[in-house]
Amino acid sequence: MHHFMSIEGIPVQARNRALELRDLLDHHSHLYYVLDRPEIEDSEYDRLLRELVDIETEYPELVTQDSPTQRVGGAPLDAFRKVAHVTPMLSLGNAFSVDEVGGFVRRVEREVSRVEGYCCELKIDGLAISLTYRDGSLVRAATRGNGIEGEDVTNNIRTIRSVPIRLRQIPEGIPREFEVRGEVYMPKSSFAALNSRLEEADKPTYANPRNAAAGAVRQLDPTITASRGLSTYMYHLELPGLVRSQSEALELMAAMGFRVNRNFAVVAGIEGVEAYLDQWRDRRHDLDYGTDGVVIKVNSLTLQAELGAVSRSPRWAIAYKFPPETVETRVLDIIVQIGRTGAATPVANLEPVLVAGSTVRRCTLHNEDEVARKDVRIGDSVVLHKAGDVIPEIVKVIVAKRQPDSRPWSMPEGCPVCGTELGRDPDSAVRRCLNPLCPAQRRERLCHFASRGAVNIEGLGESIIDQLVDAGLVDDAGDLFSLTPEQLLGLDGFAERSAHKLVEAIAARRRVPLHRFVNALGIRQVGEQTASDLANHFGSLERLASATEAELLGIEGIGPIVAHHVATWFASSEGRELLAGLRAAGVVTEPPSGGGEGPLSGQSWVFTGTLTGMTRSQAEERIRALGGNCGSNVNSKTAVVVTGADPGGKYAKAVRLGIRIFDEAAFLEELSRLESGA
Ligand code: 1X8
Repeated sequence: MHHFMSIEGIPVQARNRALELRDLLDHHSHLYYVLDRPEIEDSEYDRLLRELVDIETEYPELVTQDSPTQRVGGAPLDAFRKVAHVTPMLSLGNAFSVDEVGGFVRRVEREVSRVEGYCCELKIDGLAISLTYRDGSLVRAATRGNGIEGEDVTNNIRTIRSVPIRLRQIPEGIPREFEVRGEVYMPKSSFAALNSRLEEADKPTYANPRNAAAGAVRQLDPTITASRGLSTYMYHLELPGLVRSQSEALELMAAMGFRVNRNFAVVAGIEGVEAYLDQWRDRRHDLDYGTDGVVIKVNSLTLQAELGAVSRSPRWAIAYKFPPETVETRVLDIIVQIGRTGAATPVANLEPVLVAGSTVRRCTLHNEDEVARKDVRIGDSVVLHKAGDVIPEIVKVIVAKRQPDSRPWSMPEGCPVCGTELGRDPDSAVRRCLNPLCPAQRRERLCHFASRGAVNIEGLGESIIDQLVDAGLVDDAGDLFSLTPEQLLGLDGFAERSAHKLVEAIAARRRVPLHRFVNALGIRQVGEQTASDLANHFGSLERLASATEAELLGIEGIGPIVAHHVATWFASSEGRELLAGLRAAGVVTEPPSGGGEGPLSGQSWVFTGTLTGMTRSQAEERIRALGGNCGSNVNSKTAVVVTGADPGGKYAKAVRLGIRIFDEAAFLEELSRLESGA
């Protein structure tokens, strides 16, 4: 039989069959993963895929980047490359009530007349991504990051089946290069499956599908991402000129092969928007993906351009957040937890329930007065919700379902761990175990000492601390520094390498920045911010330790209660012993670098509100590295106030005093300018 050979020595038949198979596989993949409407059996799809793999194995020259056999490729990375977004990925303003949506509609219609329609879309609870296509092929996928700069996660996003690697033709022709944006999410079904797999492997589970999706996208090994069952909905086309409205953009993206959520509607006026919200308020729970709200956009792109954006949010769109979901569950038990300062907190163990996207098993009851006020009893059926959609909270007891033999709950007389009497704080509802040697308090203090915001000992988590305390190897923080690899080898889960690694990680923290050290001490009411204020003011541990209560009171931002706790702690025998132990272990504090040399020396910066791209302590560390100080209060000596989301009263004060104000984007720009030495 005669074969026609192409120039590279590949039979024409093989080449043609490969092209045909790719088209077939792309077609069926699109039907299955994008349209949720498969037309062939999985086994038939697998057979076609195997045929293509065989051809490509025989003729490797035929393999192309956009072949369906190449989704899961790419070697594991060490880190993700940073990529700058061509245009910033904005965040949306929020509306927490229908009234606030009304306010948005009125503002829009005051600014631009003739708003023909609003495009309403479900807000997907996942993470935002940006996809760049060149000549019809996916060339880059990036996370949102801080909106200005994200991470290159191309090899991971390629593994998601609903993300087209090659686009479908459209009558207008696929533009040479453009970007689409949307959401990667984990379907509720994949989430449940993943968590039960993790649980079986005795690995930590994810709190909700959004965290699980973010975790999957940030895997350095694409094969792991591929195994997590992620999906996508794309909702934004960064391509002016090709369409006139958001709804046309959605249709065009669907035609190009993207997965687009079909539950959008173009409606007129606030009445239309309200009808859409009413329609989805309950129905959203029946979907296989989490939605935490509705995004309302001015449909016309011309009007969108006229409205523009302020700071980091478009003025033509708003995100309506659904009110928190409530569910019913049962209180199986009420236990008492002892915190690092001895505070005894009643906690309800619950029959596990799914609320607002995650499974809740326990819920704090805060203190005994709160238990009495709600009259929560063991065995009660209760209504549960998530405050701010995050923190589980018992709203009320369903008294009608109460067992006749139930009894009001009361706080035990003694500490459940050491038996010492629980004393009640004057002027507060808190009861405390008054025994500073209580093992529960020791454990919590050690966990706090090692935690990220404090001394930050890598690899020293709660379960290892439990083992160290139980084995009698560690009583307080100073003891950590004399641990040997041999001692660790006797514990669960330690091998030669891991034991050495932990001892090295502890030793690496013998030098600690003063503000971290002060936070790590676990003084009541002293957290990261107060610890920084104290470190900046005193500059050394010795000066702080010898400060009088009056001297402490004179510091901006330190009130009488905190001043009292700080002075009492340094005077107490427990405090003195802890410090002596740490000193004997060779732990030394480094003075705050702020006030040192740098472009910001002599400047005091104040933060208010929540930053999205980094934590506040990361931001403060960068200011200090540039020689600046970080204060907690705005006064006439403040150089700059940086405002994150939901800024507090400090913002108003800064405006009143005429102090320079940076939003997060301006802050990031200033940081990179200063850090590059420009
Ligand atoms: C975020 C989201 C948007 C949409 C859906 N889900 C989200 N999480 C949508 O427009 N359909 S828009 C958006 C943003 O602009 N930050």
